[in-house]
Order: sequence, then C-alpha cells, then structure tokens
Amino acid sequence: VISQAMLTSNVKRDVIRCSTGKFLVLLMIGGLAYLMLAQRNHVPSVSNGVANGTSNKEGESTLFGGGTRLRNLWRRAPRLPPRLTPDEKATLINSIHDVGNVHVVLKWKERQESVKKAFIHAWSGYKNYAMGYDELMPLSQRGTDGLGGLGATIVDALDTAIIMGADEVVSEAGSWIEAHLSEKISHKGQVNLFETTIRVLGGLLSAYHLSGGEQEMNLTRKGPKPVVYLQTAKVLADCLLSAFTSSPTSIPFSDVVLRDCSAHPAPDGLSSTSEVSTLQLEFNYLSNPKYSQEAMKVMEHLKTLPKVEGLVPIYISPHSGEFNGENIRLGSRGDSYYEYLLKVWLQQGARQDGNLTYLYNMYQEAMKGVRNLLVRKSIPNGLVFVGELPSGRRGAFSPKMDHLVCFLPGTLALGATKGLTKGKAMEENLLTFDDMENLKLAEDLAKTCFEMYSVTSTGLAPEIAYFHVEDYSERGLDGGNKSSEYVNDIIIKHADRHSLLRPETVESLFVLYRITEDPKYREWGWQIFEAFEKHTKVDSGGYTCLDDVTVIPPRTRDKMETFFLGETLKYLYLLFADNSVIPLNEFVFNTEAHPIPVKRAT
Ligand code: DMJ
Repeated sequence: VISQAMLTSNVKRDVIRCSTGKFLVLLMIGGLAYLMLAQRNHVPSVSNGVANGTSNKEGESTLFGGGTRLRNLWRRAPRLPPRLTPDEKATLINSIHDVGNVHVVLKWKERQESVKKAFIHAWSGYKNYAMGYDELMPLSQRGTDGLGGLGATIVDALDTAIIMGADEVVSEAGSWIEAHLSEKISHKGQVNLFETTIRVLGGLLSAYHLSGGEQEMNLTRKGPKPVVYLQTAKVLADCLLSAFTSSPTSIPFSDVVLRDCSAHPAPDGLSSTSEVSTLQLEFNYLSNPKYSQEAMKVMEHLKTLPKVEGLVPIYISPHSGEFNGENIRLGSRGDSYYEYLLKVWLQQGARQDGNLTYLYNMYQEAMKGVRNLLVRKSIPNGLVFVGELPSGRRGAFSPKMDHLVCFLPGTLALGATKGLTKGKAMEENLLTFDDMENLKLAEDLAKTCFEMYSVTSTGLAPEIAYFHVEDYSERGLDGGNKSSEYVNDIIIKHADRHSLLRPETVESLFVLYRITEDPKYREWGWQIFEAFEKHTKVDSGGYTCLDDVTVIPPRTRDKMETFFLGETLKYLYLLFADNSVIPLNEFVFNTEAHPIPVKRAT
C-alpha cells in the first residue's frame, strides 16, 4: 500500500490529506525507526559474541560492511552461545576434567595390576623351586639360604601380598609361617641381627597389623589368625635380644645363633652404624619395655657420641661403644642410621612425645651436614648427587654414590612434610626454611637416581655410580645409553655394573609422588618397572639380578633377592595406587618396606 501510494505526488497529497493515509505514513516512519534502532542495538550483541569467541567475522561485517547495511536490516539477530551461570560453568569444566581423570585413573589401575602380576610371577617361581629357602635362584631353579634359613622371602613378601590382595599368596605364605617358622627359629644357626630384624621380624609385625591383629580380626580371611604372626615375632625377638644383653655396651653384637640364642660380634669385632640403629621401629612396635628399652638405649648412646656436622662414621665397636674410623657415607653401612632417626621419632607420634625430640634434632643436624659436606653437582649437566668422605672431613671428597643412597630423597621429603602433601603442609604454614631446602634436595636427588637408570642401555641402575666433577673424570665408562643427556655426567666402573633389583629409587619415587603429587614420579617408576620386565623376568618364574646393566642382552646373576618382593614391587604398586592406601601420615615403613602404624595421640 505504501509503495503504491508513493507513486505520484498527487496520490501523496491525497494520502496525507485522508486520515487513514496519515496513519499509514506514521506507521511507516515508526516502523523504519524501529528497524534502525533495533539494528543499532544488535551491534554490541555481536561484539559480545566475538568476545565470547563465537562469530568474529559476523561482527566485522556488521560493524564495517557499509554496503550490506540495508541487507542487515532484515537479517536475523546473531545467535549467541547460551550464557552459563558460574555454577553451570564449573560443572561443565569439572565434567571435562573428570573424563580426563577417568582415563588417568584407569591407566594407573592397569599399571598397578601389571605390578601385581609381576609379584605373582615372582612368587610362583619361588614357590615352585625354593619354598622354605631364603631366596630363589631362578635360573638354576632351586633355593638358597643366604640369610640363615628362616624362609626370608616368604615373610618379606607376606605384607606385600596382603596390600595387593593376592589372596592365594597370603594363604600359602601364612600357612607356611604357621607350620614352620617357630620351629626353624629354635633350630637354626647364625643370623645377622639387622637383616633378621628388618626382614623377618618387621615382616611378621606388619602382617600382624595389616591383617587386623590389633582389632582381633582376620581382615585377610586367608592364612592363620594374625596373632600367630605376633607370637612368632616374639619368639624371634626374645632370641635376638641377646645381641643387646650380651654386649658390654649399649651397642649390640652383630650376630645371633638362633638354636641357643647366643650373641657374637662380627669377626673384626665391629658392628655397622646403620645396623645397630635400624632395629628400633620393630622392637618398639612389640610394645613391651623389655624390647623397646634395649633398642632405644642404642639411640640414646649414639646421641652422646661426637659427630661431623651430624654425620657419623660407618663402623662402631660394641666393646668400646665408640665409632671406629672416619669413613662417612650415606650408602652401605651408613644409610638407614639417618632414616631411623626420623622414622623412630615419627613412629612415636612425634608431635606428642617430647622425649624423642633429640632424634629429630639429630636428623635435622645430619641433613644440614649432608647439604654442607656431601652434596655436589656433576659436570657438564649439573646432576645433584651425594658423595662420600672416606677419610672424614679433613680427607678428600669422593664423588661416589651407591644406589642405596637413593633412599634419601624419600626420607628428606617425609621429614619435610611429616607425611602430609606439600600443598597441605604449605597451606598450614608448616614448612620451615630447612624443610624447604630438604624438599628441594629430595626432588633434585630423585632425578639423579632416576637418571642412574636411564643412562644405561638396559634402563636399570648399577649398584654404584661415580659422578664427573672437576677433579674426577674417567673416559669410556658410561652407561651405554648414548642418547641420555647425562651420559658424560655418570661414570660406571666395571666392578659396579650389577643390579640387585634394589628398591631405593622406586621407594623415593613413591614417597615423592605422594608428597608433591607430581605425576612425573609415576611415569619414571613405570619406565623402571618396564625395564625390570624386559631384562630381569625369568619365564619359568621369578626375576633375576643382573651382572651388567650397561650391555644388551645383560649378563644375568642367578638370584632373586627377598627385597624384590618385600620392597621393590610393593613400592611400585603403591606408587600407582590411590593415596589412601597406607597413608604416609599414619604409617612409617621400616627400612625393608614393612609398614608399621604411627602411634596415635591418646
Ligand atoms: C634392604 O634390605 C633394606 O632396604 C636395607 O636398608 C638396605 N638394603 C636393602 C635393599 O636394597
């Protein structure tokens, strides 16, 4: 109507004169005005869309496309993505995150299952060819008694089986212990006090606790009643006590003959410092002063001895009660002295019992000593390592680090947060400057321990590594993996190229993962596990130690150490497990990875 009415000016005049026409013209003007206003208001809406990451092009054409302006008058308003409330947004983000998590959770669940399968494979070799012996010789398919003949693999493996829910193993190991162990304890010959305490006594006590002994239940529903483990532990501990009571000082003798419970010093008359100070978690758990007093006298005596910035020589005489020599190291014969200073304090519900603060102070002082006197960086790539002082503080520094030292990152991290996550400890303002330093050192050393694996052709660490520093280097002694960034930093001597399937690195990866929650520690652990699978698995059952980790195929040694089941596979399983399994603020692991509960506040 309007367009036709506009055709001639006569018509235009007539239209304006008549009232219907006036109404129509007003309607037309109003309509045009509405359309123009509406179009203007759309512009910011489109910009919103752009800001929200939707339609940039559309926004530009609306703002800058002058030729299309009229066309735009008739086009639909752009459709913006639905606006979400903050709550809806959070739900969406979480659901996306959860889908990611499901994959991650499944991945680690599967890997954990692989470790359990490895454990069952190790056990089946032992059961088929060596049941009742201390260790399996997987290649010659027989057993050997390297630890006095108490079936050490059985007791060392039992709590790992309980934690993994490997019911058949629990049943077989438990039944053997019930039927044979007490009898063996009363008949066998000489055993080492330390090895028997950490593996057999520690294994029995942990099995007792984990299977519900304290609640007078049998949580595993397999094997004997848990009290059998405790009774057997007491029979053993009663005999081992003679190592303390026969000594003229509070430093125990190193060996005990089980059949008559007589105690003897080592042939050279000396005990290892780590051995005499790594008995207390186990004897304390028996919660009878006749055991704990003897064990704790050692620590009280060690407190009084002179030290080098908290560091101690690796030998001590039970005859004089004094340290012997000046050799200071955190590897063999020194290692778990430092570990138990912290863990015995933690076991006693550290915060509540002021009587044991001296242990924590000794630990803190020693860690400062480690930082001042033993920590260096390799060249060219700056790996942080812990060396040795074979002739004390006035002698030369040796850039030698045993694989055994790789327990230290875990202990340092545990000491810093007392088993809490780093996040929680920081949130609650619990970390001192020393704690932060120790945590940093823990992370640096864990990396070095991992690189001791990845620098070799097999991906497995040697027993001992040397580090290239300014005044020490040797050519032609690398680990064989030329693509490793650290092939020139780490020196592996021919005599040190064996692997005993030791646990210390995976132990530290487990503790560091729990504390820092950094997934790289799990990935490193998985790489190490895969290398064990590839190079040490024996088809007929069991895993074997290697003679040389730097060549492929590696030369083998015919032995499966008890700690491969007691520690290495347990720590790998826990590394891939949920954090609530054996929480670090409720348990301390003895040095053979047997979890012992921390005393609760009364
Ligand atoms: C274990 O028997 C214990 O961890 C001990 O403290 C050191 N050595 C072995 C494992 O390497």
